[in-house]
Amino acid sequence: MKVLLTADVHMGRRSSRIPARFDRSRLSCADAWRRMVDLAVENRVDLVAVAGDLIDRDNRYFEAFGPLVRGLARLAEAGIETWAVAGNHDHEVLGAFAGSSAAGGFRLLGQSGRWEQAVFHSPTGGALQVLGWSFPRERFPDDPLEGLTPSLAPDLPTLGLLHTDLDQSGSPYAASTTAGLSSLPLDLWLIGHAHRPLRIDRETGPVILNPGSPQAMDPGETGPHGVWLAELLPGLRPRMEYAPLSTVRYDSLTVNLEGVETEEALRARIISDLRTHLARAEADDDVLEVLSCRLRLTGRTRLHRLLGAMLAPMRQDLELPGVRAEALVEDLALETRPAADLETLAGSSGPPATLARLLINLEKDTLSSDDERLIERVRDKMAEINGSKPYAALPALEADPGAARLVLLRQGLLLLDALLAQKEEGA
Ligand SMILES: [Mn+2]
Repeated sequence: MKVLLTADVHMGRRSSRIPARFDRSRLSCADAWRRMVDLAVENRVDLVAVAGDLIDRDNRYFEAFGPLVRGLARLAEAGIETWAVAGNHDHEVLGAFAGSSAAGGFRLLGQSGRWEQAVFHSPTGGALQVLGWSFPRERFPDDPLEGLTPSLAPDLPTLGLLHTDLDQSGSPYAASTTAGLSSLPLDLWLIGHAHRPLRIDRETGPVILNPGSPQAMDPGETGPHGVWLAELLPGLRPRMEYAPLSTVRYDSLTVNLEGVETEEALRARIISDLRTHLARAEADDDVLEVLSCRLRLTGRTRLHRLLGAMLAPMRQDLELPGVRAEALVEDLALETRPAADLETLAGSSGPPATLARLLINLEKDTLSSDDERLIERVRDKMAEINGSKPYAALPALEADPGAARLVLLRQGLLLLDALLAQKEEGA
């Protein structure tokens, strides 16, 4: 029994923050669904299983409808059925769709938030027990596993389908727990909701798989994205295989600028790191077209204070063609340090020394009561900015002590750099 496992397809959406020159249709989640259907047919799976949020939202239904119906028809032609549960995004629309004549080969399990159990029989003779629960409305603040005591046939492999905010107690999105899922005698739980892939495969208990969104949709959805092909046989642990499917991969990449002293060296270091990362990503993913990177620049460099100005005009050049895919820089975070040695500075006297001591404390998180008061004042200022009218249109700052410490550290490093530059000029 071969099953293609997916969740959070979010048809109607597409990968965001990709430059306009890329083909929009290749970035859409509907196109990922089309590729998924191809994959299911090529691999002759018996069933496609979907753990919720197949469609992005009710108002995206018209955009999603055509590709959904075409995909289901292709699957049905190949003798493949699609069984799904609804998530918080498609709780309404999927129920309506399942009851329509367009839904050939499509089955929605566990409607109205009631667990449903059914046996899937493949045309090739295998059987699979499937247990599923669908969102009854957008929010469901309880654990959907509560009170679930399924009576399962012990001689059939069993697959569970659930859209759930796993291990997030207090979440309004049907939070269940790893412990709860593990305690039930299933072979495999296919879950959805978090778009980040997760696989828990211990020696005993069910395998828990969140395949993640098949098409990565925003820079927060880092790493490879795709679907899984599973083979489920009675009495055996599921055999699972990952298949990449996303044309876009978002990544966060740290570039160490230690020892970089010139603009040329800066450009060379970034390009070399990007190129290495792109080559690796292409090697394990043959679907990839765009590698969108958030760069974190770290390390101690004499360029520290100049980086902002140097990088602004450089950004367009940081688009690299690979063999099939292209790497680009979506965002840059400057976390470098000035070349000065804090410990040596801290031992001397004067404003740079005082500042250096503060920075050491901030970095090591060994704060004096003075330092703590200073962080408190920064935090108050940040809260003040959040509450002030001129900044109302901007996203709010995270005004907690941790964020305030980071702001103080970054600004302190810049200030130290400026103080030292003044000293050099004065000397
Ligand atoms: Mn969801």
